Amino acid sequence: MRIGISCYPTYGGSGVVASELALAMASAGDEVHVISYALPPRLAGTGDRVRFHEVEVRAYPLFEYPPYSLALATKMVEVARRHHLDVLHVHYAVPNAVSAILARQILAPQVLPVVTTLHGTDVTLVGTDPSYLATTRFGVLESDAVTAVSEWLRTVTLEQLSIEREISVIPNFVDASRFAATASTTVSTGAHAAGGEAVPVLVHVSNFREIKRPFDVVEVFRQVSLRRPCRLLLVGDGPELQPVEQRLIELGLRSRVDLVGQVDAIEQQLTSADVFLLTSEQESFGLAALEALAAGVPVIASRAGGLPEVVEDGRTGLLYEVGDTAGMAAGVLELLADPERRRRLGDAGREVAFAKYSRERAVERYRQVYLEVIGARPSRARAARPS
Ligand code: GMT
Repeated sequence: MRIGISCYPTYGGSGVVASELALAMASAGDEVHVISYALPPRLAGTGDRVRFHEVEVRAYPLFEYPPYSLALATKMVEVARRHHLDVLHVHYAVPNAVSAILARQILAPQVLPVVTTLHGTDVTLVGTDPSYLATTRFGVLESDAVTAVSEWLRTVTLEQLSIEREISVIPNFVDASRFAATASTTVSTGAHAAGGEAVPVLVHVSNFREIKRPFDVVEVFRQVSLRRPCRLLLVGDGPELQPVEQRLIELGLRSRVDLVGQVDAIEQQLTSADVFLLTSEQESFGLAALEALAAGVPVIASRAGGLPEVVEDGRTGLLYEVGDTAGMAAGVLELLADPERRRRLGDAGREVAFAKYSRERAVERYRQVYLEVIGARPSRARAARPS
């Protein structure tokens, strides 16, 4: 197949999922074209297995807000025409789905089925904002197929957009080979504090936005630190990171925290971790939590959105109500005091991650969706191709 994939190139789960899918499809022999305003980080250094097409957004004195959606639609048209795409798969509905529908219309009579994958805030936060509601609903309704990353997101989408349509749930996935090296280190030896003493390490990975409640991470760490020495590893970057750092300084905890910023190889950061913390207000799936499970690290998380579908309470991690930092701190202390339990949870997490959330399974499901939409709209693009 000739597949177009459009996504955000920022360090976020949707860009990671889109990139991993692109790489997997390309490895299977499909021709994959990624369309975005910058190269997604997961595609950096992967050679030319996947072809990248940059959307250039032209500035003009009249444009206080250059129209990215139009530049994106134009690039989609150009790539679909030049490379005879069979299907266009967009990740994150706003504005990608609407740009894709516009491209599909412009391309007629060339046929270009559009598959939209919903990731979370494209529906729950941005998509339902009055500024974007009508266009998001249109994009979701008009797509030839729609997928959501969790059952929770599927239900919420139908409710919040007040629509009825088929939405397939295809959960996010992990590439097991990336986590193979971490497989033998279920119970970490922690970090080495000055003086050589190993202390447990708590890890949080996010894009440091309010919705992740990163101050809860700080509070959990503060409470745990009162009971036993430990370190905190903060991975990622975003608007709340600087205020979080300020809070750590005020609490006198800054020297026990490593801020590593955005990284490509998340699995390497997880090798020294004893517990993974995800305190989000809302999380449609929680790819970061799945990656922690794949690395054999038990997850302490909020019982928010789709997280209970990913983290099995008591089996692969422990779940608490949003904002229950005392409960989460108690959970962390329990696990730190019981390496055997930590090992059991870690092993179960890896097992679930590789069995239920394997890349192969997800890729097969997406391929099936592509074939269905292509079959439903017989491709006139092939007929139009020069011989
Ligand atoms: O909404 C965001 O935070 C951005 C988005 C993204 O682009 O990473 O994250 C969402 O998609 C991820 C990949 O499917 C999910 O793992 C995240 O749970 C989801 N974020 C939220 O729902 C807050």
